[in-house]
Amino acid sequence: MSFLPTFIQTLAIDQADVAAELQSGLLSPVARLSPKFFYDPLGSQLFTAITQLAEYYPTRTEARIFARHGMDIAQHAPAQAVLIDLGAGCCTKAARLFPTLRPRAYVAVDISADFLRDTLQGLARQHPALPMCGLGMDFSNDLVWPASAQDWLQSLGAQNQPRIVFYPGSSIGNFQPDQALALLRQAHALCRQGADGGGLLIGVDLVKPESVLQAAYDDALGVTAAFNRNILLHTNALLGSDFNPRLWDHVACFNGLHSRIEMHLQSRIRQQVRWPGGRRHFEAGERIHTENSYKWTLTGFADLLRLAGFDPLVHWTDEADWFGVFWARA
Ligand code: AVI
Repeated sequence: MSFLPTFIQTLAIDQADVAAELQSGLLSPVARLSPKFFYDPLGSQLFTAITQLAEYYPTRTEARIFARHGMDIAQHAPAQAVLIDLGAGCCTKAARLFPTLRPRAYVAVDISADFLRDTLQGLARQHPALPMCGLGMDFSNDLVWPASAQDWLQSLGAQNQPRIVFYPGSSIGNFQPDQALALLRQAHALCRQGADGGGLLIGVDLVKPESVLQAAYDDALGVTAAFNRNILLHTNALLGSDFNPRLWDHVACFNGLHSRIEMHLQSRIRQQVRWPGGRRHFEAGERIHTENSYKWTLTGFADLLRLAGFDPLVHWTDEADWFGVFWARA
């Protein structure tokens, strides 16, 4: 039997809400822009380029862990599960696991629904026997399982299969610890809605020498700098602001107190940025905070998973303990 992919869109983007969110960040005492605004089409391509840089170790280190320990991971994660891929993007990471995890159905969740649609159409041709569903939603504030997704599982007779939530790439590191905990709790609840045996398969970036982190977030070619500055062009498109990216420097620094890399944009000159209904003055050297990327210890992250309700836990790392992959049973 071969299946055509299904699409569910829960995302209603309200332009006024987006503009209000951007404006409120820019008018904060320390100006900020949410990292979710990195990912317009150019930003997504720049991020793909980052993952190929010599300095950016997380993507290839995680891929090596999955390649080396895939069979062992499959001993813990149940076969015939519903595989729920959070922030699926081009779905490559999950697709590499299909042969070992042997899922009953695949649900790819991403904010960028159009991109997902194209990807799943291609993927479905390669895996015609695997039912696939694309779910266009922003789960960063709230991970709720839509009734329409449940109906789709029911139509397959898969509503009572165990569920594996897959969240690779250390995207969890872009959340503050309290927000990360809230998201993990929701992932736990989502797994518990399926049969026993389900859980979370998650990749997390670990604490390591500062020089390695510094290079990973400030590469020699300036790709990360372009990725960071591009948020200003995306903001111009969404808010109608007049940011000139040439007037902003990329800054990446490690904050040891919070165990996170921070990315900022620093104004080169004294300047005024305007948009319809608002403006902000920036002094030379004043910054806009654009991203946090938390680096966890294995024990710190295990504690967080347990606090979210997951137990028992198993993990795999690379030789240098730079990156961790956890199987956390719900
Ligand atoms: C998507 N996320 C896990 C990346 C990270 O490493 O925090 C985003 C990124 N920012 C700069 N380089 C990559």
